[in-house]
Amino acid sequence: MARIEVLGVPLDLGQGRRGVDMGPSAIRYAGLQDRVRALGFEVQDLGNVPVPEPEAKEIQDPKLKYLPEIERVSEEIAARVSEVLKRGSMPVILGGDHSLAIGSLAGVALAKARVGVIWFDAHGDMNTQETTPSGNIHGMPLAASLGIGHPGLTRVAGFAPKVRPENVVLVGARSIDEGEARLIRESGLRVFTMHEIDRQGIGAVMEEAIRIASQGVDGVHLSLDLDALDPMTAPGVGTPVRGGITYREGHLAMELLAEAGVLCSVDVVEVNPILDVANRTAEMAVDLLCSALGKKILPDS
Ligand code: 5AB
Ligand code: MN
Ligand code: MN
Ligand code: MN
Repeated sequence: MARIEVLGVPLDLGQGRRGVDMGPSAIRYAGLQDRVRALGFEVQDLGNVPVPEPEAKEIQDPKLKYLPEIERVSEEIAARVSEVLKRGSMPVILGGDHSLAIGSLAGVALAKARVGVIWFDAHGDMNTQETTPSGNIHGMPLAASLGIGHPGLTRVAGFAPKVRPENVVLVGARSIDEGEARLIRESGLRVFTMHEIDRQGIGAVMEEAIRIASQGVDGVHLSLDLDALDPMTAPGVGTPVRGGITYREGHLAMELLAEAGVLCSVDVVEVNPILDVANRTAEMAVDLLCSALGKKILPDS
């Protein structure tokens, strides 16, 4: 796929800390367009999806904060993302908090018969309104995509589920709530925690992750939460957890994905420039995306 279309989602309603709505801007400022063009892609920026400001809205349900607003934004993202794929381009969705993945995966599932998912994250993102310790919907998008949780989240674009658990892989997990641990086990998705990464190495883990995600599918969606990386490398995130993926592990993972040639769409989420050191986390996001798109240390020609 030679054409990339970029869609910004300045969404911060899915979590409690302001600033993540500036993520799309920070990632663009880090040189996204020029860097991806330099790899030989045609790049079109579609601008941002309109997102309401939290100050202008009220929380109705403390277990599903800003549910109606997030539902509306998700429907809009889904429509935009499926259009991009139907035009034959690869959508790259810039966040914003991870609740946007409910919409982006819905869009991918609208355009493709069967999708695999590689979910890079320190967290499980498998909570529901019953298990959530925070009420923040950015802790629920993977569950929602698997059809678990509130119908407002699971039935975006009018159908559920968006993905089958046998094609879903979580990589980099090290902070999983009690309730979501149960849901992870029940759903049967494959989890490679930091323990497996430490033991087997990121190379072996990714080979297996790619095999699982790509079996019988029309494309693999990468949902890249920057908090999967160690906070030393990616400090600008709202929910940092120590003991994460290193700079090189992150790149090797992306390079192996590029080599596999299965990627159809990418989310880059949870970059919060207010919490960042200079613009390091957005720059890391762009670096990782370039590797996922085929950038090599030593190019072939
Ligand atoms: B992120 C927590 N599990 O549900 C919750 O950054 C954190 O999209 C969720 O991975 C983190 O509130 C969501 C405690
Ligand atoms: Mn905002
Ligand atoms: Mn996440
Ligand atoms: Mn996370």
